[in-house]
Amino acid sequence: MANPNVQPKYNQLFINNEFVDAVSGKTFETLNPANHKVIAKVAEGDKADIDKAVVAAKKAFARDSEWRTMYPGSRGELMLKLCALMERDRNHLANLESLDNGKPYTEADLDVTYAQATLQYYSGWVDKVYGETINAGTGLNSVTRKEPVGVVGQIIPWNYPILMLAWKWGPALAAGCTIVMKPAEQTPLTALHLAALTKEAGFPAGVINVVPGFGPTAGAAISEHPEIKKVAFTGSVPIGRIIMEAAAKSNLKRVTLELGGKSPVVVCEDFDVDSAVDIAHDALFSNHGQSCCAGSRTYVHEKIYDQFVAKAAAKAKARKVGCPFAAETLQGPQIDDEMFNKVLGYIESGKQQGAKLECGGKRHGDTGYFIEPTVFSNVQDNMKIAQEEIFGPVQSIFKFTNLEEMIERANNTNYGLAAAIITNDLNKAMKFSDAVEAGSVWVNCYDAVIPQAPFGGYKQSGIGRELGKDGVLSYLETKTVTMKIQ
Ligand code: TXE
Repeated sequence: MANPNVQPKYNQLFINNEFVDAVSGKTFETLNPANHKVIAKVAEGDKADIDKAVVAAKKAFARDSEWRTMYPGSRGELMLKLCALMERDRNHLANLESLDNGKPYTEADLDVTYAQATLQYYSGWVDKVYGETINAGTGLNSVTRKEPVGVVGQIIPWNYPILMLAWKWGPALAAGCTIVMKPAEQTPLTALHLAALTKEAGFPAGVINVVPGFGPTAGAAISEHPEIKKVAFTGSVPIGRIIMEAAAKSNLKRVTLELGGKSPVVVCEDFDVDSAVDIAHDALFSNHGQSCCAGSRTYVHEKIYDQFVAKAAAKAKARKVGCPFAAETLQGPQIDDEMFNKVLGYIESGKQQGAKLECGGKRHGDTGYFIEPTVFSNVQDNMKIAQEEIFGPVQSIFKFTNLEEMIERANNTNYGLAAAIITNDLNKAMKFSDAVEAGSVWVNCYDAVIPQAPFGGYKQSGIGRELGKDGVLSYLETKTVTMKIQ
């Protein structure tokens, strides 16, 4: 049940299975984006605390440690126990997520479900990663072994705090790694609650450490740390570059990056227009547009363009914006003042560069970071709103004439996270799926992300894949052992 008066139980760093203050004694405030009020003061970790967390994680990863010598199935059981505790605390977790992030309670509740599904999926991988046997026919017999990379650093954003945590913890735990995680400074609360649940589930001390703090301090300490063997990051392209550079300059730690996007949704003339409007609407507006794979370029065939635009604007106008805890709310506030101003700035640039404002276009109310669902038509490929990631509730609708031209335009971006085509024509769907440069392609649906299938970006949308088998492989090293037959 939705409860706006939920109170966080934990506000300290979680290191070696204990809640502790930061070495510096510093704290920072986490705010409710719906009303700017302080929810809690949270211990602010920086380099000294990351160092402490790495010591704990290294000890937990020692060759003879409880974690390393544990029967693999028991690791899976711990993960399932964590899922069960999440179920027990579902209501608290969903309310806390909604309060700290601003997303509707119902969506936060769904995020708990998806996070559980991810952990449950990876609990099955613990004993299913095998090496190979290679016989070169020279009297040499080689076998490969898959081994955990070691202590891993994980830096996550604020748009899906619980879910991004599960995407990172699931494969790392399945692989047998130990973890130092930094949640986003805007949304540290649910990660701390989940940390407490790992202790209750029985994870050995040091396997999971959670250190809230800021990017340039705590985050940088992770990417620069000489004892961290891999860093997994979700966030912006500029910070992705900084992390990769730090990894290269420190110890060449392995890097996986899940960055931004400017994903095209191509609506063909053969599809039911109302259904297409619904798919494209959800593709962009879900999570207030704050999604790395948001369908932020809606391309509509010229034959149905006017009809589509009118229906898309009507749907956006009807989208209920307001208190995240109200049952009818579909859209809460943007995460903070920085993102709020950034999105309003993009809306202004759309107006100035000649896109046609169909609805929305300004702040909603006068408290909290709420923005009206906004639709622009007549958007041209060279406009700023067509090229840059807005990360807000702003749908840009373009016109296209034929699929060949459309594919060129879809690919004309530095990003390549996702793409969708909406059509009843199998040939068009296959042609587009073949040619589009994106890590995920959806046909007649959007955001259909499942734990079993890999997710990640082409081009500057990222490096490596999360979820599925690829996700767990990215936390493993391959060792070749070669034996000579005497
Ligand atoms: O991201 P940052 P921000 C995109 C989106 C958004 C933009 C900025 O376009 O408008 O990024 O958002 C940590 N070393 N996405 O500012 O800064 C930071 O503390 C190490 C896409 O929130 O990249 C947080 O934990 N870490 C996206 C995380 O990086 C650093 C999700 C993300 O913050 C760091 C969010 C540093 N020097 C934003 N600086 C997606 N792919 O889903 C910051 N961090």
